[in-house]
Amino acid sequence: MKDDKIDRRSMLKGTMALGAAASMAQFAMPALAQGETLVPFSDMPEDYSRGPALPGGTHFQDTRQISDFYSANEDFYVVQHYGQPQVDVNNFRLKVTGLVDNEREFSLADLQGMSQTSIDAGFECGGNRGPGLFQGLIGNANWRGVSLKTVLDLCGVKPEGEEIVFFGADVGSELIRETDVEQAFARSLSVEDAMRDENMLALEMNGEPLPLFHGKPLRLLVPGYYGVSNVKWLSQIHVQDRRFMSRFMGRDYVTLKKEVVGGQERWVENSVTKIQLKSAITRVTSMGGTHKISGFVLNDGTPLRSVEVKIDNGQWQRAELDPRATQYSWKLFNMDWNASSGDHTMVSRVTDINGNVQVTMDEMPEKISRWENYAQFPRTITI
Ligand SMILES: Nc1nc2c(c(=O)[nH]1)N[C@H]1C(S)=C(S)[C@@H](COP(=O)(O)O)O[C@H]1N2
Ligand SMILES: [Mo]
Repeated sequence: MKDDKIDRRSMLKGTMALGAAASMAQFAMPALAQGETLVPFSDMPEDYSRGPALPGGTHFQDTRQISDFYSANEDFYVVQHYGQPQVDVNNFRLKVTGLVDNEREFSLADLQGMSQTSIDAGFECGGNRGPGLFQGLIGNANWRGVSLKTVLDLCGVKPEGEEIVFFGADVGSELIRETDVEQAFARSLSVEDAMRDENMLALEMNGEPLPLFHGKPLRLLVPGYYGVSNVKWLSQIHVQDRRFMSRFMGRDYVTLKKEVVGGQERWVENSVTKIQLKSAITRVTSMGGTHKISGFVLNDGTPLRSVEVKIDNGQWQRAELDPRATQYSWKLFNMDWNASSGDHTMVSRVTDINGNVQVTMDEMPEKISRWENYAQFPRTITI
């Protein structure tokens, strides 16, 4: 990850200008080539639409509309658990506190004046799923900002610092043991995880200042992690000598599944962190008698070996990966299909370079909780 300076930036802006025009039209109708039509899935209501993002609300993408590598900022999904805070951008300060050599405050101008980096990163909500949501809590964007490590090194994390806490400006009321407690949205990382080169304090999304719903003016970006890690409206970074606990690190976004622990079967709870290996089919189009199946892959950044599609009881067939994919972006895929008329079932699976294969629903570990739904997601369609 390098400072990409003017060239790539102006290039990106050019693409975004075109992309913005295309995505306006796409809002009503997906970007299709001339003569190409969208084929409805029989498992999904044809008029499926959850509307645009509203202050404090959740916005789901209609994943049939995904045709661009970058999600337009207004299409990118939105989750805001404590509503929409209004941050005064002019008086904004990012505070860095706790076990550091120098506690510091950074204004937006301070951060903008530092060396900028950019990265493509796609992510999904840890609660994203096929049934009902059709994988709509998902998006992919180019992010630009300051390396988190640079800011931490400027402040100097003390050797006794173990955990770094990221607080948002949004506050909610939590009922804990019959008491209402006001808490800010917060997540944490170990010092080691926080120091990864790719972590960013993002100021821009797809060449624009961060939009209101996506954390204006500053958010944490932890590429390869589920969306919940990417703290929006970031206002404070605090270094402490012990594990941080909060709703979003300890009570919520916690997967409960059965695992064998040293030979003993146990129910294990873990906080949602790295994105599990996952693919899904989101779109089928038809043009001049041939069909095209498309979808996405997300994972923690481990390189992939293959994405395959199976139709009905046929063989697994290799799909083609979008060459624009980068380590932490989503990876879109396509496969041409010679469809016969009738009812069909289709499913995708991804395999990474280490030979890990995306599991079927039946192969998923026994799991209680709605988080981390990475099983293969079969779709049905009538041609
Ligand atoms: N401050 C703050 N950050 C937050 C959240 C939030 O409610 N408040 N939601 C988290 C969750 S659960 C997700 S999935 C992502 C969604 O990011 P997006 O709305 O930009 O897509 O933001 C994360 N960061
Ligand atoms: Mo989420």
